[in-house]
Amino acid sequence: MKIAILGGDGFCGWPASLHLSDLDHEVTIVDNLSRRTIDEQLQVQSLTPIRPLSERRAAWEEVSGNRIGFEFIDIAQDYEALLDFLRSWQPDAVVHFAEQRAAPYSMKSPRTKRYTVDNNVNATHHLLCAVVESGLDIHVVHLGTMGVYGYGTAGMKIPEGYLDVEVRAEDSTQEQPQRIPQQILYPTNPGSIYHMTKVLDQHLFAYYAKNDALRITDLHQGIIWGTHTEQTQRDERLINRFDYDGDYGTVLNRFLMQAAVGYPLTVHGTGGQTRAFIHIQDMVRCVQIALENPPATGDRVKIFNQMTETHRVRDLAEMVARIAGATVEMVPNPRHESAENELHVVNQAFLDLGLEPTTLSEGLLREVEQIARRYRDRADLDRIPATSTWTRNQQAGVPSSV
Ligand code: NAD
Ligand code: USQ
Repeated sequence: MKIAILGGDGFCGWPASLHLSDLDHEVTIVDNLSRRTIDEQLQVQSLTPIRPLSERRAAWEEVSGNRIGFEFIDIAQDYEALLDFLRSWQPDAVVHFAEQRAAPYSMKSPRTKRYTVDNNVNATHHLLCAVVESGLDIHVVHLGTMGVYGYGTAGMKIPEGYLDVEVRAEDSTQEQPQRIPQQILYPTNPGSIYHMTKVLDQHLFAYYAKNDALRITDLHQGIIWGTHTEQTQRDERLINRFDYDGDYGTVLNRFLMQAAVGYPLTVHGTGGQTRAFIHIQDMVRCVQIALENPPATGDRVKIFNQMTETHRVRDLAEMVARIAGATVEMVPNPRHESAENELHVVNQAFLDLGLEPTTLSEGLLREVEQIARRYRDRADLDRIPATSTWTRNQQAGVPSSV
């Protein structure tokens, strides 16, 4: 297949590009390198020494013999460039990773709220509009989030996108009110401006699938952990990014890094939040499976829950502390979120299509040794606290012992 990877320089997009190129698909990355610019603005850097994209691509060609193309396009700002690219390169599929993906960054200031909405909603809408205008039959695969559902499930398992409901038609002409079965998009409950943009994306997808018969797959992904995939380990110049700072670092990778540098693990609040997780190696495999199993023309949006395990944050902290010998500290929660939640998720679609999950118990120690300890000298400990707050004037999450 010819596959365009929008956001292919990012944490998920880069290993996905390598994985698909390794399978001999023809891959072109489309990116505006905004993630690297945000690092400069925040004055932080990836724990791992990521190379410029040109060097990454040259290293991959040297190592694999396969070439990955690159187009510098801001897909939220430059619609014409995106359309020209689709028309001239004519991809069979587009994988859309190109959004501002950090919840804390999205809540940092009025500017970052507006940037996140403008960037993400326009990026997605421009892509859908350009696919229609191109006249090409392109399968769109989007990286969405488990966070569209919210995390309170009242004991039920979260289905893959659609909820079975029964509507009571009180005013029907029948004597007994009729019960009409329906499937609706699972009601959304986003917890940040970032997550809210993914809710808006969902409605754009539903509309374009219905109105223009676009073939769309939306992957409701949990929190990624890990750094390496089979391909990124082949040469240090191919290394993936590893965010640990208070805005972009996600919880488990932060804990792994904090353990490696001897910083108390920053559990927000009671640590009672339960979240869904997936290893980065499984993420690239899921993207491959989604590309190989597109919806048919005229189908509704195909939604997969892309996660393999759920864990409570304080349990994760205890697990990492036990493996790596770290201390755990409860810090004031900078976010507005439930103190405790249960989370049960259906993820049968990927398992049925052959996904064999990497479990935390197998991979955690390897990750601490190969990444967190190896690059700990590059860490700036001042950038660990999560200082973006959901409500004004709240104390940010700095451990009292630091
Ligand atoms: P990332 O920030 O590392 O990568 C995003 C890439 O998109 C960057 O290279 C950035 O430069 C590019 N980009 C952003 N806006 C763009 C624009 N307007 N035009 C062109 N390029 C643009 O993020 P990531 O962790 O790789 O996440 C990728 C996707 O997966 C996101 O949509 C995110 O919501 C989703 N996701 C990520 C996680 C996770 O744990 N990292 C979990 C669930 C879902
Ligand atoms: N948390 C801590 N301590 C920390 C960091 C986080 O206790 O040092 C807690 C947070 O309060 C939250 C949970 O851990 O309850 C998860 O936080 P996170 O930053 O790991 O994840 P989140 O903000 O939800 O965002 C990440 C990605 C996002 C993706 C989402 C998937 O950045 O792109 O959409 O995971 S999901 O969580 O399933 O919605």
